[in-house]
Amino acid sequence: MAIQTIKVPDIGGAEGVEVIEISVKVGDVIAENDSILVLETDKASMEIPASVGGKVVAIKVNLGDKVSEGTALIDVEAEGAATQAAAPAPAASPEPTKAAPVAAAALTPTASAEVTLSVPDIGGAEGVEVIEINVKVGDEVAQGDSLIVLETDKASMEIPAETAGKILSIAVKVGDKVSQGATIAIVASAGGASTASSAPVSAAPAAAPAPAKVESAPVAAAATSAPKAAAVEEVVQTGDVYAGPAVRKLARQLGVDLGKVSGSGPRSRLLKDDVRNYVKPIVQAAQSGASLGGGSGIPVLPVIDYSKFGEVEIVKMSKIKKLTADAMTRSWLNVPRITQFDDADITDLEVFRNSMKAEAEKRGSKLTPLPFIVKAVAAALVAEPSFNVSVHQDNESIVHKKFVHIGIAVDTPNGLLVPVVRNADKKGLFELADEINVLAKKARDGKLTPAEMQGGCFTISSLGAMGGNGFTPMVSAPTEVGILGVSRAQMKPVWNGKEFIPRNMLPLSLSYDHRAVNGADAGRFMTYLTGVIGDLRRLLL
Ligand code: CAO
Repeated sequence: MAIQTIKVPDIGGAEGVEVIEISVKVGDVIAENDSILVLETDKASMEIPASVGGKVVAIKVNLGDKVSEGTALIDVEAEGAATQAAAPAPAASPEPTKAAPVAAAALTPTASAEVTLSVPDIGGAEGVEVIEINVKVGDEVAQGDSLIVLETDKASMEIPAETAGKILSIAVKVGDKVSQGATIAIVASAGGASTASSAPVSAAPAAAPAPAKVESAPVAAAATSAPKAAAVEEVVQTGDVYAGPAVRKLARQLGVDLGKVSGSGPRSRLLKDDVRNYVKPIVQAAQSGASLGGGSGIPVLPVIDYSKFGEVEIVKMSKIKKLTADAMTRSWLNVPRITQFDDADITDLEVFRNSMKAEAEKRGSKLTPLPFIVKAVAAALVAEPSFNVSVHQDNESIVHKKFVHIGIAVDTPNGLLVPVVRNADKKGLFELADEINVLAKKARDGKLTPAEMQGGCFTISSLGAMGGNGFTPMVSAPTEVGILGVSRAQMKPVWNGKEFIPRNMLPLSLSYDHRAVNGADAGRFMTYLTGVIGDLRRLLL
């Protein structure tokens, strides 16, 4: 069996054309006309078909190589006696030729500034299906913007606008079969008739030169043979990737593997937006550090166009909301979180609190259940220090804290802020109540300093005023390992061994970082906490 070398065929005189895909590997058995690789100029991609079938024994080019007519591409152990004397034209059928360059949507000037954009020379192909319309009436298109996509059984072609302007009407619809000269759209062009008449390859259909036969047409590298006019962009299907040259170029510039991108165009064709939408969340996550969970390869979320489902308004997140979103994502991805639930009996606490209300008001304090909870949590952190720690950044050590600073989650118009009450274990109830009120007001007024939000050992997130039976708060990583969610207290029947009695029960949810805290530690912490909240005298022990 003879070894035959398949070379770059006539590609319309183009020189130094880049190899962007190699579709075969050594050992593959290929048939004549199978695509062996894809070349790309800045305006068109071309599949190079095998001129002879057989077994691939050597590949002589690499991705990124620049090739010209006659460059050896692969060696094939050919089955037949065919020679490589005449390489056939590449597979894509409606190729432009030197003699009949593919023009952009050809222009026919009409009255005043209206210009008719029609199907240019598409290599003699007749009745080619319109598979996509990329513009709508009223759109402003720039020269070179894709108007429609046509598809034969072998290739798809984007037809770009030869002139910029506003689309006044569209003459085709998806599924129509068109040939050279068919009107695509009418645009109101600032350049108008003069633009049309000066366009180098624009011609009314009747005046277009007769295209060469497709079978004998060399690969036309529309880019190289067509004068300045924008070329028809061929969309090539290779492997699982179905995309045009502009999309492929964008993907290469961004380092995107198109095989990983889902196409949203007709027949899953890849559009530039698909590439952008693929890249955007990855870049955003990298910038925020949000999905850098140790290179865990978290799949990105798809981008959804909600306007498809109804009217929407897009409002930018405040800076605080964005920071919170990043912090929450970091916590979610890095902290193995467990949440334990329990109810604290605050019947007696409420009796005491109500008895103190008048005195509190007299000294200008607002005594809600929260300062009591802060006091109890501070005592729990001292009694059960397993919660008063941080996981060291070496991931091998634990930082034990000898101070008790407690963060209070505050809901503000701009988002969630967590000011810190320092040395909460050493402060009295009124002092705690006043400090919480001052910090909460500063948070709502946007007057907290960074220092007032740093150094917390543990956070309390109280939704008691809003309602709910329980929730699973997020641990504020990396500085803290625990957070207490406080929900709305309500009267419940509690069994005392003899009978059900009405008690005021406060639902608590304790989330913790299971890297630092064990379930048994959490159980002890919660039992201590509910015990103190249930009977404040325990604080004296
Ligand atoms: N059960 C029943 N009633 C409760 C309660 C509870 N757990 N907690 C508070 N209340 C009552 C208070 O007693 C007060 O009623 P009175 O005026 O009759 O005494 C009323 O609810 C309003 O309280 P408040 O909200 O003004 O004060 P607070 O001390 O409970 O909370 C603050 C202060 C700053 C924590 C709160 O205003 C806030 O911003 N909470 C939101 C926290 C948040 O968004 N957490 C979610 C973070 S995401 O994890």
